[in-house]
Amino acid sequence: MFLDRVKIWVRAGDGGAGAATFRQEAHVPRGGPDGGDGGRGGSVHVRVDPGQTTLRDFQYRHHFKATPGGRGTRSRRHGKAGDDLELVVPPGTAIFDDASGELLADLVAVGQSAMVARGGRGGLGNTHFKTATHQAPKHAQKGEPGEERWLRLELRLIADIGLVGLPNAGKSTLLAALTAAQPRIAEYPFTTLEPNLGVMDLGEDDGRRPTIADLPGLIEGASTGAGLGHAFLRHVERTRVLVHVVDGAARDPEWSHGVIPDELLAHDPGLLDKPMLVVFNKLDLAGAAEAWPDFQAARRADGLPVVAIAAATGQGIDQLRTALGGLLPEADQLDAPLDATGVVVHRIDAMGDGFAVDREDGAFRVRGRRIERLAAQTNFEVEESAERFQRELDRHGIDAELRRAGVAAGDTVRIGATELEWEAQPWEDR
Ligand SMILES: Nc1nc2c(ncn2[C@@H]2O[C@H](COP(=O)(O)OP(=O)(O)OP(=O)(O)O)[C@@H](O)[C@H]2O)c(=O)[nH]1
Ligand SMILES: [Mg+2]
Repeated sequence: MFLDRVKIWVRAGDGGAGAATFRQEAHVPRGGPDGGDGGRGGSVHVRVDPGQTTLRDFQYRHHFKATPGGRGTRSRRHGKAGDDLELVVPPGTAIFDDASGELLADLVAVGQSAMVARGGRGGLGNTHFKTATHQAPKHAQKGEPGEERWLRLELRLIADIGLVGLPNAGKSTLLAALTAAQPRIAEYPFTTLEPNLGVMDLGEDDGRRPTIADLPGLIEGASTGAGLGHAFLRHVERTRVLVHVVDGAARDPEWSHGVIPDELLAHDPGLLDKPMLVVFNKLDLAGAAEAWPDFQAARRADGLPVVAIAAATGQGIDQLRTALGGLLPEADQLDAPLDATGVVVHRIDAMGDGFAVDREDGAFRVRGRRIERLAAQTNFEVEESAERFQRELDRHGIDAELRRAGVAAGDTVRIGATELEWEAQPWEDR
């Protein structure tokens, strides 16, 4: 199956926890803090691999996780970093955040890659928290959680030439005549159910190796969902040149010719700005040979280039090759990606250091990237760590904001995945 849209879940590795250990030496009963830092969690990356043509790798597997960072240990030994995870996709894959619909990256060229989930930072060991007045901190940070999200991957094939036309016009036969590809060909419509790709040889003296995509046949109404072609119309968006294949032996080739431009226009008017070559096929059949003079005259009147061929016998294929060579850009441009928007990676960091307090079914919810991260990195079972966190709430004015919102002793306060019970502050008792 040709898979060009998938939803996957990615999760980066959590950072490892920092250690809260103390030096142990024979003659020193309790030495200074020596807890190492936790290792960074592995991140998830998506990279373009030219060997891929579909998103088939994601058909059955939808969950991908990078490994967590190791814990820090005594003697200032740092935890090992988690391994990154790399997913490979074909050129032309756009990556969206599924929840927000935001485009995270558009990977068009070989070698491009994007980070889609960042590994959590490792927690700091207690050595970092030693101060002149606090020589034996028991506080160490937990690792930062790795990012996780649902992604939608969408493939738009990148080919230099796109073959479009009604079902049974001979598109697949033409692909086979122009390239080494061996697509399925049959005397009934809708033979091609998924795009076929081939690489064209323009002759020894020509260094260009344009790619051709043979697409499933389009029918009237394709742009609004009729037939199969609809799902594939977007694959035409990233071709440089369109070849419109018309069955010359059809009952009314002139009518057939009119259908496709209407569908392309309805899908995306920009498609008609691409250079288009009309190919009148099946010239070996008597009906086609008869219809050709009128068809040719009509295209001349439209100002559209047209070539007559018989894809099945090879007649006219050389002229077609030459005509295509003339429509394609020079080699250096052909190698450059079409609309090389490159990687657009938008980091989602809506609030940064800011925060907001909301009511949430009887409890209080504090939102803010920085404070949520801090909460995730705090081990509330260690009193010293919990106190530190309380001081951070105070320092950033979150404490005051919660009180303005009406928080009282015993209330639940949620910060990220952390749930805290609000305790009366010493000064409240006064
Ligand atoms: N006589 C003759 N028959 C041809 C020629 N080109 C294609 N055909 C026949 O036309 C039929 C359809 O050819 P395909 O290449 O499968 O057509 P298609 O446009 O790919 O069709 P779909 O995939 O269904 O959209 C097959 O029976 C081919 O053998 C030609 O030049 N001459
Ligand atoms: Mg076909």
